[in-house]
Amino acid sequence: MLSRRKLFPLLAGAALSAQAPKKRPNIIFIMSDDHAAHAISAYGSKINKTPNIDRIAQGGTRFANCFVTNSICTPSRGVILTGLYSHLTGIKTLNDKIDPAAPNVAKHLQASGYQTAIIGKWHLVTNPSGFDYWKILPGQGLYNDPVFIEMDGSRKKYPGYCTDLIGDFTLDWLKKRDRDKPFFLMCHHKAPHREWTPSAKYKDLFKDVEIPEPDNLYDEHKGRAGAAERSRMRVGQDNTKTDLKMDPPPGLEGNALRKWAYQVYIKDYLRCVQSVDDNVGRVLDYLDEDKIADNTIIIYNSDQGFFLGDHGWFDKRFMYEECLRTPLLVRWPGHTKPGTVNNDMALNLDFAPTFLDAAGAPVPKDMQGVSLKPLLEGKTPKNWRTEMYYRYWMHLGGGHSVTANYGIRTQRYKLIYYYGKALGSSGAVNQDTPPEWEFFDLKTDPREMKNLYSDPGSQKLIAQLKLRLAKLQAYYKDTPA
Ligand SMILES: [Ca+2]
Repeated sequence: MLSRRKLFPLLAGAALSAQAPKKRPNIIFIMSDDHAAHAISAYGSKINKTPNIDRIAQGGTRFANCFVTNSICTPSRGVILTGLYSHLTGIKTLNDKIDPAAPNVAKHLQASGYQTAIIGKWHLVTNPSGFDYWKILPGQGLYNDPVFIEMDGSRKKYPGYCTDLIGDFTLDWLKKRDRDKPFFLMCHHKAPHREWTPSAKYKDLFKDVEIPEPDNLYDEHKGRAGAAERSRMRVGQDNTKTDLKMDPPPGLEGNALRKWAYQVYIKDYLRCVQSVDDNVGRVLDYLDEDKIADNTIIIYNSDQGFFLGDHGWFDKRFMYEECLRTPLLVRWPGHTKPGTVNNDMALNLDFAPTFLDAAGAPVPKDMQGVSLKPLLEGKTPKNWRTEMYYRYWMHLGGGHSVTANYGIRTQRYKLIYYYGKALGSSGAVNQDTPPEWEFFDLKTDPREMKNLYSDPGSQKLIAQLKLRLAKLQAYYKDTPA
């Protein structure tokens, strides 16, 4: 006779098989590199149109407040794959590698019966693990005639433009996939990363157009922490000839140089975005042609945001809105209501748990993110987060001289602590500075131009936020500087 323990799973199995088996969704995660939300028309861009990325917003949910936990390429990729903060992945800077033996979301999905693939920019030093198929760029990769690393370790150069090639390889894989299994596909574009080389198709786009300037292009960072002024990411002054592909007109300096360089920079950046948008469209078209759109979750995201001349800058790394925020658009027919906007606070930390939850796979308890599935279905849990923790570590590896910082962002306020170390791009110049704080009221000052840290009326609130910051830091198992 069967024991009760043995009988129970049999009964459970019988009950399940009586229902029609629910088809698990395919998941396509398209990620670009450095694509700010304010260069996507679905996010209200004043400078370009992205008709294909917008299709995802029209058919699904646009997250208005998705943030990264560390605004830089390699660490962000580590967070997305593991659902852990950078201090736990160990991937704190561009020089850190992902441990191939450590768990990641692709491995978990693979174990639950998914076929998994990653195509494009990987940027985590060691080769991918947990993927049935991969084809990646070495490091940053090249815009034209790029080399890709194949699964057997060989390197092959492909003629053409990187964004279009990643689109080609993505479609090739989709066509050849095993149709008996659901799939998880990561399609990672290199664009629109610096040095912003457009394709031949778009080299003359915006040629005779003046792109509107952000209202704080000539920001002098008055009243802000010294970190802003110390950083080296000023449009014009800190752009290289490789960035601008030409020398500035002779005699141009100061704001006139910035004005000129902004047009050169932003046009190339937006031209690169246009190719990404085209290739998002190709994937969407394929889903329709193959009749799998109804059972496929398609996501558009960037590894973080970017300064598009905001505060006078290019690049990212700071906790300011333009690069803390990342675009997140998700279309999941039958789950997301077309054209919805979600204002809840989502993090890239949540992506791995979301993929697993959507696939019906267990979410490991040690993952620090939370599944966004209820938000996608318009049912935000009552206890959903109202504040987030951020930390930037790249001072350890140099680059743009951005001071180490961490902070808390609530729905209305932001408190940032700069803890006093910044290395120059060469990694050699150590600028030890006293720690500094910044405090912003995002409701009255959404552009973060007024640091209220010394404002007498804000002291009580700042003291409360410091306590909350310490609590968040402890909750996520990080330690103060
Ligand atoms: Ca990036």
